[in-house]
Amino acid sequence: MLGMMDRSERIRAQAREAGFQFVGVVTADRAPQAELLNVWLERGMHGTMTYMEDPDGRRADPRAYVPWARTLVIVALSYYTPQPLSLARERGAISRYAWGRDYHGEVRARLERLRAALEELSPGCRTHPFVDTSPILEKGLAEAAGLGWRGKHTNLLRKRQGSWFFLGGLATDLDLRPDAPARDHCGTCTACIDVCPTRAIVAPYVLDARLCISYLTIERRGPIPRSLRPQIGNRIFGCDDCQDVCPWNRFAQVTPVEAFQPRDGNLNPPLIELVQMTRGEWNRRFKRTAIRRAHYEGFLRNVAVALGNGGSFAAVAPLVARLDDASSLVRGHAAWALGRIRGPRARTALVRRRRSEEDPWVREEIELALQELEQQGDDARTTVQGDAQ
Ligand code: B12
Ligand code: SF4
Ligand code: SF4
Repeated sequence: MLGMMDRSERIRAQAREAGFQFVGVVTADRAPQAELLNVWLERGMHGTMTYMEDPDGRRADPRAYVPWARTLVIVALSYYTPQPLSLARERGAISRYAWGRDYHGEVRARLERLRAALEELSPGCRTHPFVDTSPILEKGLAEAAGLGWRGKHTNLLRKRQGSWFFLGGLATDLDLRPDAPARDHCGTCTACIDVCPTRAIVAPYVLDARLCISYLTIERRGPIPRSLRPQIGNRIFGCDDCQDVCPWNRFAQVTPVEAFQPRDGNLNPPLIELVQMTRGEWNRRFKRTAIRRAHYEGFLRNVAVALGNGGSFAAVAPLVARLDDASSLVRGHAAWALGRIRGPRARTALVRRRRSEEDPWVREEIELALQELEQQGDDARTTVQGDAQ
């Protein structure tokens, strides 16, 4: 019979053998700071992510989700690869975590390996794997399990290793030795708060998801609020700014996971190529990547916003074609983008579409885009006259 100490150590070693870089154990009590989840929800900071609502307390307390759980083995899988993101306006920026294969399957496959090892070690034990989609406050529990601390940007990070890793875990009915919680090493740094393009980190350690570009480009299904579109720049799927500036990420080690190497075309794809993709092409190109979470229409919405921010005339023709898209979401954002790009061709197309458009929200977008064009026209005339004087 293995003692608790031996078994805990063996499980830690097996987690590493299964391919995880970091591992920790926490008792399956109420998640730390779980009450703040309710404050966050009451303030509406989850936006349209209704799946975050917690009517039966399952997020706040892992035992309400897995009643027989006694301990949680929390693991981290690194996804850092060193390629830089392009700032070129004609190219889209996709978040680092989505460059390679979808992480859910990668974490899950390794959890299954760990699960099998655990069942061999303790025959008859019960285990339940989770990664991302389960009602588990993964960051809070990972912090309690000593894996790292939640930084002011709210992601979990480690001293001299950074934050480029995914979290997941196994709920077990085993009594394992828990780890000591990690300590906070943010100190007086505020780099992540200062860099955020939309001021989404409303206070240290508090993220208003409604303002976060990651939420706006991945989780939000409807239109992106107009006031936030300019700040999105060329980001078409997620955002890494708050982690890119974090001093601890300078020490990040490249992941050994081959599946997380950037796929061709995921790093800095040309926006004009993307806006012209058919649904079939999109499905094929982004098969088994996290990008699918945005859905085809949501992705085109993001690309249209990035093209509007880029301001290139070369984008006018493909955006004009999207004015006739079957999706009102895509038509509305294409109209916005055309309003941002100057030129008579954009104006003519918007006027034409205004005649047949039946969706009230798209009509409003077209009206505003035309007003924008009028304004730009006035500005241009003023400048020319001013120059002549
Ligand atoms: C919903 C969600 C999002 C939302 C909300 C993010 C958030 N910070 O809550 C959105 C869509 C914005 C998002 C974005 C991203 N996500 Co996300 N996301 C999740 C998910 C599914 C739930 C997170 C959650 O519970 N949020 C609820 C809030 C309340 O939790 P919290 O941050 O721990 O909040 C605490 C603090 O705010 C604190 N607090 C302290 N003081 C105060 C004061 C007040 C007044 C309040 C209200 C709260 C508060 O208490 C809260 C409760 O514990 C997890 C997976 C999971 N099941 O856990 C992945 C997860 C957190 N995401 C992940 C990733 C990778 C990302 C992105 C980096 C992706 C990208 N590149 O675009 C960004 C990062 C953005 C950021 N700065 O956080 C990883 C993080 C890995 C890591 N190293 O930490 C996770 C763990 C997925 C995984 N399995 O790997 N995500
Ligand atoms: S992911 Fe981007 S938008 Fe969201 S908090 Fe970080 S810097 Fe701000
Ligand atoms: S950038 Fe600074 S404040 Fe933000 S998480 Fe990193 S160390 Fe903490």
